[in-house]
Amino acid sequence: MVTNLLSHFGLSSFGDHAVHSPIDGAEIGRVAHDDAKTVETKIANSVAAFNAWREIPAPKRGELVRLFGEELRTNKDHLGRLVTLESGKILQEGLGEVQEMIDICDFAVGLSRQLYGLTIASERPGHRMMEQWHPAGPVAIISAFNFPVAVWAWNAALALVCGDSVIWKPSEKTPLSALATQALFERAARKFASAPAGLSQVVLGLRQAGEALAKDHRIPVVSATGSTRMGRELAPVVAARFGKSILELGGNNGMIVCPSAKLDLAQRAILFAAVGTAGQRCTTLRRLFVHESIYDRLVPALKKTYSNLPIGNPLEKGTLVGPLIDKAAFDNMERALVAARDEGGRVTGGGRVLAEKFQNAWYVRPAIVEMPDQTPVVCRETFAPILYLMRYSRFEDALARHNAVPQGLSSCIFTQDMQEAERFLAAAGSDCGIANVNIGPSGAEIGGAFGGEKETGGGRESGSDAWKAYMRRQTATINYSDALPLAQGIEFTA
Ligand code: UN1
Repeated sequence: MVTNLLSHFGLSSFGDHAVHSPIDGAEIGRVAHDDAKTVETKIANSVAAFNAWREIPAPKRGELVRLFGEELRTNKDHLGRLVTLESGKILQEGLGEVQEMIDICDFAVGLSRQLYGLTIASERPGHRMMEQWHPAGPVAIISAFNFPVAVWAWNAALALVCGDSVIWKPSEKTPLSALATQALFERAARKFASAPAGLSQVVLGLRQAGEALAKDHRIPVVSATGSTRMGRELAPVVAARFGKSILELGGNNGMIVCPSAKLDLAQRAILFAAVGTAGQRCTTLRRLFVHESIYDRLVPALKKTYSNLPIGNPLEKGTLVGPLIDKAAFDNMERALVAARDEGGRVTGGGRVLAEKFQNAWYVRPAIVEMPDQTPVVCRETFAPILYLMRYSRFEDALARHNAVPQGLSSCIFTQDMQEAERFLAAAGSDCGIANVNIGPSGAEIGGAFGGEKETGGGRESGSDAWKAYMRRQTATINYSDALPLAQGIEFTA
């Protein structure tokens, strides 16, 4: 199947670096990493591509993104499968990820006719003031293994209609999905007469490749998705040269389940958000605050569902939980469970499963951990399916604990009580970039701005006006009078 998939995208397998599928640990391809010289060439190509691309009218640029969206539609099944093979998420989610790419392309095509500026009232007679948006330059996109293609697309589709070129450094764990996506982009570009060479490029490698992009002053915008640790190292490098970064880092997403909540809906939302993608989404549900009056109804039901979860090969129909990405992820999960026990937690589930069948892969039983309090382990993001449960009696306390973690990506409340819902969304409510009512924290639509506060990094990608981060703002004032009045009424005549 792998060989067929790779040849479908015209990819050959060569190079020194083996790529393994988390499904069974088998080698599924080989890639060549870039070195300092090839990275330099790619950056220079990106600058040249940008210089040409910025002159193409935005709605025409949108046409290229439309063609790319068509390629994604035609190849959704193949790319979705490759994503599953390389990242281990279940096929439904692999396909869903490609759908996100298609959706953001559609969004970007519409946007290509709506990069609106402003007309501003000037204080001087015979003057006109305006604000306009110009392409920023080459944009570096550093993406993570868990969304190996969609997060790139959120950035790239916008950057391309904004008139920027893009350089993509995917996770070293998922280079094949990136190369396949790049191949589809190149097919679209061939159908579009004015796409310069080097408009979209892929740089493969380990952390040095990302660092080279972060350091380079020719790249005004660096968009990076990954751990808080990675962001903490990358952001100062970009800032030191006054580049802009768009950061989408760790999440530690919570849900408050109130007494009036529709428990069947809450339960379904919890399940998808906590065990979907084997707990490896930045939006995964990690903290659950349950009102004491419903705790003994909700929690046993949840444990029952957890005990029957279909864990297994993510390509097989019916599987809901695939493998963790690698052994390091498994070790992290084990370590967190040990810490949780030490801190007073009661663990249900957890531990490796299917070890006989998949000796070189890391399948786990998702864990529920009943915690006495929000202890240090609960405040950390462990990229694995661990759901920490906490009881609450007063809404204020639940909200305060909800906000008392360093991360601020996504959040939600299940309630039928309007006051609780509105308080959760109000200024003193959830402090996250995403706040939902009667919807889980994950699986956001592309139409909204995606990202979060605090250690999540503050960046916004995807919908709403996130496009502005990929352009430079210019305030322009035009004098069409015969005089030269100064602003602030200043007289300055010699
Ligand atoms: C991520 O895990 O980095 O909201 C992105 C979601 C998806 C994107 C997740 N649309 O869960």
